[in-house]
Amino acid sequence: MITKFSYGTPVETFAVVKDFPSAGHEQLRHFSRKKGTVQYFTCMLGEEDIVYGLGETMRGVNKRGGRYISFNYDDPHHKDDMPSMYGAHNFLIVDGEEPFGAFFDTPSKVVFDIDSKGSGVLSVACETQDLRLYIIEGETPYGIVKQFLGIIGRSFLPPLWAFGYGQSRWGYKTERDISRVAAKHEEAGIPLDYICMDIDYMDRYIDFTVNKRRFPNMAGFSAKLKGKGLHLVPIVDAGIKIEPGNPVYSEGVEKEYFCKNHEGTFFKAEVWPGMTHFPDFFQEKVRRWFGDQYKFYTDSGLEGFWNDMNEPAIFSTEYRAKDTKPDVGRGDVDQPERHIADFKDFFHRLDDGREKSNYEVHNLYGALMTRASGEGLGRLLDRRYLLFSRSSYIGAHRYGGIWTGDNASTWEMLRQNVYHMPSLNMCGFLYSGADTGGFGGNCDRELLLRWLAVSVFTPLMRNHTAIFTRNQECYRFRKVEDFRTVVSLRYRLLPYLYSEFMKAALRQDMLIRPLAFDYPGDEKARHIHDQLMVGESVMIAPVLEKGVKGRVVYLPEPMTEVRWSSEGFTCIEVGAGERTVMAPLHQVVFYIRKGKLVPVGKQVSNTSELDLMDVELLGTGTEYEQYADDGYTKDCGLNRCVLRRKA
Ligand code: MIG
Repeated sequence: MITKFSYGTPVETFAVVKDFPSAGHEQLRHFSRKKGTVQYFTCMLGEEDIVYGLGETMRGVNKRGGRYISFNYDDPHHKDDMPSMYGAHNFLIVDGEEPFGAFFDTPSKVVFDIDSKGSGVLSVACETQDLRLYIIEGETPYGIVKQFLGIIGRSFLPPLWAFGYGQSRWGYKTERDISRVAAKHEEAGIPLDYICMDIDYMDRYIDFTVNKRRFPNMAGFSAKLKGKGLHLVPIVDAGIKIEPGNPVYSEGVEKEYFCKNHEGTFFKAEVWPGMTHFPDFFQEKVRRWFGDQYKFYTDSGLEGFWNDMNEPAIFSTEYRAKDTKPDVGRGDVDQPERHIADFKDFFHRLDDGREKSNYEVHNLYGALMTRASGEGLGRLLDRRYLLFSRSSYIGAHRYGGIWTGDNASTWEMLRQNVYHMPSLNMCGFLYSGADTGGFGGNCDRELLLRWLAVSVFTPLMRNHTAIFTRNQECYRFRKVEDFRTVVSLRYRLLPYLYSEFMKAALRQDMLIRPLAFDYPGDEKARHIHDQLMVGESVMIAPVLEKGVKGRVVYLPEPMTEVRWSSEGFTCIEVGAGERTVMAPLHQVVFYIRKGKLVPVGKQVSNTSELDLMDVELLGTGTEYEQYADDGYTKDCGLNRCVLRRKA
């Protein structure tokens, strides 16, 4: 049961696609509400209650005991207690005696205090009088999530190649750099589907340009790589460089498509290209115009993109020098005024005629950029596109995926990657993943192998790292055959992973879940958050600690233990309960549920060679419902593309 409450005059967020009548305020019984400068909602948690949700937030799968601030922000120093990340996913589920979900639908700042003081109080402070609140009642947390996914619309469907392995590094500059990455993977026998181009492919970091010296013929280069089954994925930043002669700039100024400041002139913010203007994505016509700009890339045969800096990230403004760079989002301190001033200083014209400062509607900016590019690519291409964004809000999941930004090469960030996945799935972001190997800092061999073994199971599997960090392409490390083994598992599992992703997306369900969602009533499963369910058949229990050769795994029921190594798959049947499992670095262990099957394909060097139908079946089940298609058709549906396989 879903009940909607409306307060004030809410800003259209496009998160919920279903229409609901608003209930009377007196009907709100899960929270008590106080109205002041903020709308303040509180409730008491039971001693044993778990709180799920909140998408891209730090800490664990159980959000209890922390404070989280929805205020999209670029802080490249990830810590496990930082309150704000790049996305705002204001949906939580209280798993108590009477479980319920709550979605606080507002693009303004929201502070969630989930019993951080240990007094049992859950409080939500919304910094606006205008919001919608959806309360969802159901029997179980999983049932509540499914109801929620049902009202926010179907997740973005990427093409098959987007499920391949991707290599990226901030610092690849030229066609030669990229060709070398491709050649080295080929030489090492490591499958690869795409290579990302970070900001250095552009002419002085200007969107919708290519540095002609570095890439003399982008269309030719892209075609050459496609011939080998490889895709190029360029980055696109939010700000448009102020430069007469830049046609996107000139047109944007002439048509007044950029955000203005309090003086009524275009707001200027320094980002990578120097001083830029920000497109006002809140206007339909601006979104259309911005989306159309991707033609510059699609004309060169490019079909995949990552959108960055769209919180938006700002280095300095006309009024704030760079050296006063704000330090926000740390500990219990909220964003200092100096930085907030940037967001209060530029304005959006909403399609309902209102004008709002960015500060008031902040959390929608990146999501609307994703929508603009997703809709643009939808018009430009006759096949599915790849798109993932850094900043997001629920609703953006219908147009693209997300990656979790500038993590670091640490074991804690690997664990955060594992915790993020189910929480993101609860908020609709099925196509997501972290920078495999870590963005900041130096990755070592052990961490990369363990991280790859996790990323094998996340829809976005991309190795990415920052400039000036140690090289972390697989081929840089000793005994490259171990990396080949781990990455190859991804490709062997693609018939399953692709099938499960598409089924989950088309049915508006989760792909990656906490154990508790599949084993309700199992008290132990409820408290295990470093093991995950992936699709209907698989459970993973990855090694997330340095220097260990195995771990303790909890099995809620008897399962097939699958050990993958360079020799292939070995399966043994194991009983329910706790089990210590050895998993050396060059092997990956995962589990198949009792009575379930996993189709595995042939070894390939990228998805262009993959036959989703040519599979063998692992596991003890008798039947598997497999989704398969050509990997790019827009016209896909369960009724057309699902077939039943018998063991
Ligand atoms: O200020 O484009 O999160 O993935 O490599 C840093 C350079 C800008 C941040 C992204 C990261 C990317 C980097 N960008």
